[in-house]
Amino acid sequence: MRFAAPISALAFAVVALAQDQTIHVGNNGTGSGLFFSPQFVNATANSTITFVFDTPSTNHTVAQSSFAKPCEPLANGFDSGYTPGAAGVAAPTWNLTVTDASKPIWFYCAQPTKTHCIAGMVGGINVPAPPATNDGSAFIALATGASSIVQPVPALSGVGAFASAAPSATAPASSGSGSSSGTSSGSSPSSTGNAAAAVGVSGGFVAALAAVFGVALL
Ligand SMILES: *[C@@H]1O[C@H](CO)[C@@H](O)[C@H](O)[C@H]1NC(C)=O
Ligand SMILES: *[C@@H]1O[C@H](CO)[C@@H](O)[C@H](O)[C@H]1NC(C)=O
Ligand SMILES: *[C@@H]1O[C@H](CO)[C@@H](O)[C@H](O)[C@H]1NC(C)=O
Ligand SMILES: *[C@@H]1O[C@H](CO)[C@@H](O)[C@H](O)[C@H]1NC(C)=O
Ligand SMILES: *[C@@H]1O[C@H](CO)[C@@H](O)[C@H](O)[C@H]1NC(C)=O
Ligand SMILES: [Cu+2]
Repeated sequence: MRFAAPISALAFAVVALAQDQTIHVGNNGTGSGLFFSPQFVNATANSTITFVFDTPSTNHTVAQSSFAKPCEPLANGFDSGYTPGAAGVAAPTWNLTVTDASKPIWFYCAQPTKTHCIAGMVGGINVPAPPATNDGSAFIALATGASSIVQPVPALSGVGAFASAAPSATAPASSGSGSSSGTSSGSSPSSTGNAAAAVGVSGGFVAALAAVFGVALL
C-alpha cells in the first residue's frame, strides 16, 4: 500500500498531460453570442485546444494578440482566418497545439461587424490567476475599452502555439491548403516547419505517454 499514493499521483499527471480541450466559438452551450466558451483555459505543453465554430449564421476568427492590445494582432501570432459557423457534425474545427505553457496566450475575434473584440469576444490560455495586473478580467477591460479592431492575416504559426491546418469541417487529407473557403494559411517557411514539428510532437508525446505508463504499471 505504500506505493498507492505515488502511483495515483502519477496517473493523475498522465491525465493532465493528455487532456485536450474544446473552446466553442460564439456558443456557450445554452445560447449564441459574442464570446468564446470557456473564455479561459489552462493547457499543458503539447496539448491541443480545439476551437469549434458551431454557431450557425456567424463568422468569427481566433487571432492571437498581446495582453496590452487585445484587439490587434500580435507580431508572428496565429490567426484562424474568418470561419463561418455551422451546427453539429458540419461545424468547422481548428486545432491549436500549445508549445509554450509558461506564458499566457491571448486571442480575440477580429470581426469588425458588431465589433466582436470590443464587445468582449476575447479569450486566453494559461492566463495569470486573479488578482493580477494581467489577469483575465484586466484583459477583458482592455478589449472593451479598445477604440478599434486591427485585422490579422491568417497564419497557422503563432507565439507559443501553432495549428497544422486551417479550420475545416473535415480532417484535412494532407498538409497543404485547407478545404474551407476564404482561409489562406500563412504559407511562410515556418508553416512547413510546424507541420514537421507536429509529427515530431505526436511521436514524442506517444513515447512519453508509453514511458510514463510503463513506470505507472510497474
Ligand atoms: C449563454 O449565452 C446566452 C445568450 O447570449 C445567455 O443568455 C446566457 O446567459 C449565457 N449563459 C452562460 C452560462 O454564460
Ligand atoms: C489555471 O490555473 C491557475 C493556477 O492553478 C488557477 O488559479 C486558475 O483558476 C486556472 N484557470 C482556469 C481557467 O482553469
Ligand atoms: C466573414 O467576415 C469577414 C470580415 O468581416 C468578411 O470579409 C467575410 O466576407 C465574411 N465571410 C462570410 C462567408 O460571410
Ligand atoms: C481537429 O482534431 C479533431 C480531433 O482529433 C479532428 O476530428 C478534426 O478533424 C481536426 N480538425 C482539423 C481542421 O484538423
Ligand atoms: C512536448 O513535445 C516535445 C517534442 O516531442 C518534447 O520535447 C517536450 O518534452 C514535450 N513537452 C511536454 C511538457 O510534454
Ligand atoms: Cu466573432
